[in-house]
Amino acid sequence: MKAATKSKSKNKDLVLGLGITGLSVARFLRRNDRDATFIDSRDEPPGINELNDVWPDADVILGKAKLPGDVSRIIVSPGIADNHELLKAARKKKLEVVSDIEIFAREAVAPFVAITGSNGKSTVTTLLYHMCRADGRKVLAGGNLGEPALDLLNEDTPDIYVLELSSFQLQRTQALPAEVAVLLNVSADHLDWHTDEAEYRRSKYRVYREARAAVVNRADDDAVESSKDIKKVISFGLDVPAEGQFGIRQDDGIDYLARGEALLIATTDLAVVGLHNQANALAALAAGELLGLKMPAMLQVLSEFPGLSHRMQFVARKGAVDYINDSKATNVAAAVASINSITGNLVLVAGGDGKGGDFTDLATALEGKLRAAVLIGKDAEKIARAIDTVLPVYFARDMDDAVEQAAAYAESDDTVLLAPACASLDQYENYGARGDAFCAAVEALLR
Ligand code: UMA
Ligand code: ADP
Repeated sequence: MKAATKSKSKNKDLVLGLGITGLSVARFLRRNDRDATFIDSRDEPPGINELNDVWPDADVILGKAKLPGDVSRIIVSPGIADNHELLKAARKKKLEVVSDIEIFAREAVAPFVAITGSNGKSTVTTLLYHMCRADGRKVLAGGNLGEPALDLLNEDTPDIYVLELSSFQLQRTQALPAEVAVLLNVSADHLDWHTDEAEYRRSKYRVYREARAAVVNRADDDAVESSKDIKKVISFGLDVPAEGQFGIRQDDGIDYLARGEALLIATTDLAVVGLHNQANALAALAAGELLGLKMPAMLQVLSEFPGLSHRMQFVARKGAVDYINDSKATNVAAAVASINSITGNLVLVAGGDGKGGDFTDLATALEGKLRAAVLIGKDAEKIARAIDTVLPVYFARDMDDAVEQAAAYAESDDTVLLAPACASLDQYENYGARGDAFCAAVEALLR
């Protein structure tokens, strides 16, 4: 790597962050013959070696850095919060600060669907991707899930892109002309990144601003209000749907996903479990309709899609106890959804980094159904203070200890559920590693 130089270049970008996003930005800028400086506060950012292959002799500054004088635009990775010193300095100088998603939206020549929400984004993104394929469309999916957005531009142009977007990405996106914008739900999250909950919420509703069509959760008044000027809107919800809406209808004691009066598929024929996944399936159907996908193709996908790993993933049954891995429940609302989708008593394994959130709602969801909770990670004591009025709470050293203790507290026909209500980053590389640790600990019990 060569040290950052002071050579003046009119259109030079500053790329802030050398993780997955930073690398995809590097590949994009290289393809487009742009000049750039890369900065990351970490001494060994994850993308540093690959950058060497993508961009030999790139200008790189690691650790503490000042704003270079020769850049005209800053492309910021989503993990970097707005109070970062370089961003403050950039705003003072009125430099353009954008996300990779802003650049994607400017460059993409095929239409794209933008999917956001506090929970269910990955599930709905994946469902819609499979629905598009089942309908015979050429489709690419990515963004906050899987392939970073700018890498998608390096593949053959599809009929449609399906993008999962986080609040971080949305906050720094000025114009997002999505063919269809989907907002699944909004509950408090990421309060360690956003200035406050209001800012987090605004970043989510922002997905509708330039959209051509919208999928709206009709239980969310703010979503209905934010999408009111969009010409084509289809709503979804878990109540009985009016004509043109998606919802749940009962017939002969059986619940069905329904469009208006038409019964589409019995909820027991969905391959995924839980009310929250019924909501996700309805949202995906609404988005599919706005894209003109055929209903039979979409319903076939719903009957087959088993859900993603680490989301309500059945691990094993041992001694009449089910073990379920919902490591992706990284906030309170997600954990509450998974708790509500379990019938019978449960032993909850939770904890990690609570991202500044409040755990009160967890206590309400657990009332009457919890045998015990075993807590791990940074915010274990904070969670204990919120829920120990409802149930016995125990602390564990690590995941192995937590699973061993949970197995001891569980009784016949109980479920041991990993639904942490927290991010994993205080203990693991990511939620996947945490879920794998849970599965390994359960496997060890079986031996
Ligand atoms: N970081 C530093 N110094 C820097 C740059 C980053 O300390 O100079 C830290 C950040 O504070 C953060 C970590 O490095 O803790 C990663 O940040 P990043 O912006 O480099 O992340 P990427 O590797 O580019 O991954 C990001 C998303 N991560 C985040 O938004 C934190 C990935 O989503 C996404 O898949 C990827 O871009 C491609 O789009 C992950 C995620 O956790 C799955 N997302 C959050 C969520 O789903 O809740 C929003
Ligand atoms: P995201 O990508 O938004 O994190 P996922 O589809 O990966 O969403 O699901 C993450 C977790 O959120 C799941 O494991 C489940 O606990 C919860 N969840 C999923 N869909 C919903 C929903 N519609 N409402 C509330 N919680 C949900």
